[in-house]
Amino acid sequence: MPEATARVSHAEMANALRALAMDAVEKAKSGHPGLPMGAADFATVLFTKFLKYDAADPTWPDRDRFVFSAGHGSMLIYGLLHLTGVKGVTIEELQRFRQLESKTPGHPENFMTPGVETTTGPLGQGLATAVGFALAERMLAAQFGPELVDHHTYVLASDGDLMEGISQEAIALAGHLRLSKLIVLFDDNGITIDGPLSLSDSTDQLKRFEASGWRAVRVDGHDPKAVGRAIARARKADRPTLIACRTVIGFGAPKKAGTSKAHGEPLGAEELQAAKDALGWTHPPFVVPDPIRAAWAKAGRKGRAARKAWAERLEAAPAEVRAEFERRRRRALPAAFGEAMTDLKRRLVAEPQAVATRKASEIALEAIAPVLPELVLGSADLTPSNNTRTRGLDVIAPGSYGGRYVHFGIREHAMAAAMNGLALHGGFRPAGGTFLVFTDYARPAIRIAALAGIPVIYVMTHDSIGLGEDGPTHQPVEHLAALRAMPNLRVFRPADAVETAECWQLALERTDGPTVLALTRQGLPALRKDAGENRCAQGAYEIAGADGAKATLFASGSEVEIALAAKKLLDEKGMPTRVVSVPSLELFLAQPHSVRRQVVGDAPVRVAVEAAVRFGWDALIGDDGLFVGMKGFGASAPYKDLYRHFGITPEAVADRVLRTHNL
Ligand SMILES: Cc1ncc(C[n+]2csc(CCOP(=O)(O)OP(=O)(O)O)c2C)c(N)n1
Repeated sequence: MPEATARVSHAEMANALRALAMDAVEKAKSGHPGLPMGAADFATVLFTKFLKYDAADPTWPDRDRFVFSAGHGSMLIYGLLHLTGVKGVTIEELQRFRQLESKTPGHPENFMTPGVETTTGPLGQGLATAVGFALAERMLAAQFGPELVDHHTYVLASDGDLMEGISQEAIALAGHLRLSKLIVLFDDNGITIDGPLSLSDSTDQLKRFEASGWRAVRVDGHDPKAVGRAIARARKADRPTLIACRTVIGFGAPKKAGTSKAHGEPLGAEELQAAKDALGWTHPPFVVPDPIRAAWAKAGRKGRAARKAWAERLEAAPAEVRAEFERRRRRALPAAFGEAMTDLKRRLVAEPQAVATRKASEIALEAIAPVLPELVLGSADLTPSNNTRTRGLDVIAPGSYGGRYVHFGIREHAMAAAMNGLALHGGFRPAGGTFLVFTDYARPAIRIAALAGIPVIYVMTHDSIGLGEDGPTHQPVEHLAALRAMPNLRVFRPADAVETAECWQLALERTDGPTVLALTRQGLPALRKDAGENRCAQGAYEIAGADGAKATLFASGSEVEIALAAKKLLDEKGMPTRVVSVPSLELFLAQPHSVRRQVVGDAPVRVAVEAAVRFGWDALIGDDGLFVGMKGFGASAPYKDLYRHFGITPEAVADRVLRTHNL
C-alpha cells in the first residue's frame, strides 16, 4: 500500500474514517456504519490523490465536485470534511451526529454542512444530480473557457443508487452527452437492507453502463493502487466512467462485515471494539492521533495551489468577463433583465395577445433568453408542446456544450435532478418542461429542490382538463394541490399573457427555491390592461371590482376568464360580484393578514373556480365557500365539451351563486 506520508499509511487514514463512523453511529444510537467502513479505502484514494479540493474554501468555483449519492452513509463524508479541515465540521459536530441542528444530519444536506454539494438520501437522486453538475461544468467551460472552468465530478454511489429507476435515466443522459469528466465510484458491496443483493437483482451493472455509453471497470475497492489506477484512467477517458469498487460492507467488523447487519444500525459495543481490534485501531472514541490528522489535513490542502492559480487567472481575466462570472455565481440578475420585463409587459398591454399561457411563456422567454445567458432551457421530449425552445438557442449535443437548450429525453425525473445539479453547480438558471401531470414523475427531485432551496423552474404545460382529447391520464386534477402542499415550492398558474410574464419574472427573481409554472394548452383572452406593478407578486389581487359586492369569485389560470364571464351574468342579475385572480394560492396565503383581508374582501358569498380538486382552497373560501372544479378524474373529449361536462362554466358558477344567495 502506498504511504500517504512518510509516517502515516493509507490504512491508517482509511481507518480513521472507519473509526469516526463507528463511534458517531454508536453515540447517536442510529445511523449507517457499514458503507463508511466499506468505502473508506476508495474514498481515501480519491481525496488524497485526485480530488481538486481545498478544505479552506469548499465552495471555490473550479473545485472538483464530490457528490455523495448514497446519503445514508453520511458519516463517511462528515469524516472526510472533518479530517481534511472544513471549518465548522468539528469533532464536536461529529459527536452530535443526527442531533437537532447539528452540521452532521442523518443524511447530507448542503444547506447544513459546508462542503456538502447537494442534499442526498433518496437513493439515485445524487447520481442524477451529478449529471447536472457535470453538464454545468462542460457548458460553463464552453462559455468561459478552460482557464476558468475545468474540473471533474465524482460520485459515490451504492447498490441502491444503481437500482433506482432514475439511475437509468441519468446514466443514459450522461452517456449520450459524453460527459467524460463524470466518474462514478460504485460501492459494489452486494448488500442491501433486506440481505444480499441477489435477493432482488441480477443486473450486470458494467454491461448496463457500457450499453449507455460509459466506460465501466471493476476493481478491488480495498486495493488503493488498483483504485488509483482506475481513477487515473477514468480521468483520461472520452466517456463517463463507472468504477465498480468491490468492497465488504462493514469492513473490519468480525461478525457483521459482509452482511446486511452492518448496513443501518450501530455495531454495538462488543462488535465495535472487535472491529477496532481487527483494524489495529487502538485509540479512544473520536480520537484521531496527530500524525494521522496531519496527513488528512495535508490532503485537505492538496488543491490549494490550484485554487490560488485559478484565482489569479480570474483576476487576470478581462474586467467584464470577471464581473459576468461573479454575477452569475451570485445568481444576481443583470439590469437588462428588469428592462426586458418592463418592455415586454408594456408590449403585451399595447398589443394584447390572446394566447395559451404556454405560448405566452414562449413570448416571455423570447424576451428573457437573450438578456439572461445563465438561463438554460429544456424539455423532457415535449419541446413543441412546452414551447421552451426560443429562437437562437443552440442545442447541447455530445461534445458540443456551447448551446443553452437541453433535450433531456423522456426522462422527467432525471431532468428535474439534473436541473438541481445545473443550478447547484453555479452559473446557470435551469428551466425544464413537461406536462403538469408528469410532475409525478419528477416529484422526488422537485422535493429536493424545495428542501435544499434550489432555484429551478418547471415549465409545466397542459395544466388541466383544458388539454382536452388526451384524456384523464394526461389531465392533472390533484397536482396543483399536491404541489402547493410542498413547503418552499412556489406554484404559479397565470391567467393571461401579462400574468405569465409577471410569473416568469417572479420565478427568476427567486433565488431561494423552486417554482412551478402551470400553463395552459388552450387559448385564453388577454385580461390585464395594466403593465405597471407586478400584481402576481402577492399571489392574488382583484382583477374586477364591484360596488357593494355580494359575491367574490376566486379563480386561477384559465378559470379567471370563466369567473369574469360569470361576474357579468351575476351583475346583470343584480348580484354585484367581484373577481380575484389567484396566480399563486400559497403565496397569497403567506401574505400579512391586512393584505389578505383587503383582497378577500367581505362579500358574503365566496366561490373558488379552478379546474382541479378543491383541496387547499378552503383556506381562502372557508369550508362554507362554494367550489366549482373537479371531483374526480377527467375524460377524453374536446376541451370545451369537458368544461361543460364537468360544469365549469360561467352559467354554472352564476347558478351556484344565485342558488346559495337565495337560500
Ligand atoms: C428512494 C429510496 N428508497 C429507499 C431508501 C431506504 N434505503 C436506505 S439505504 C437502502 C439500500 C441499502 O443498500 P445499498 O444502497 O447497497 O447501501 P449499503 O447497504 O451498501 O449501505 C434503502 C432501501 C432510500 N434511502 N431511498
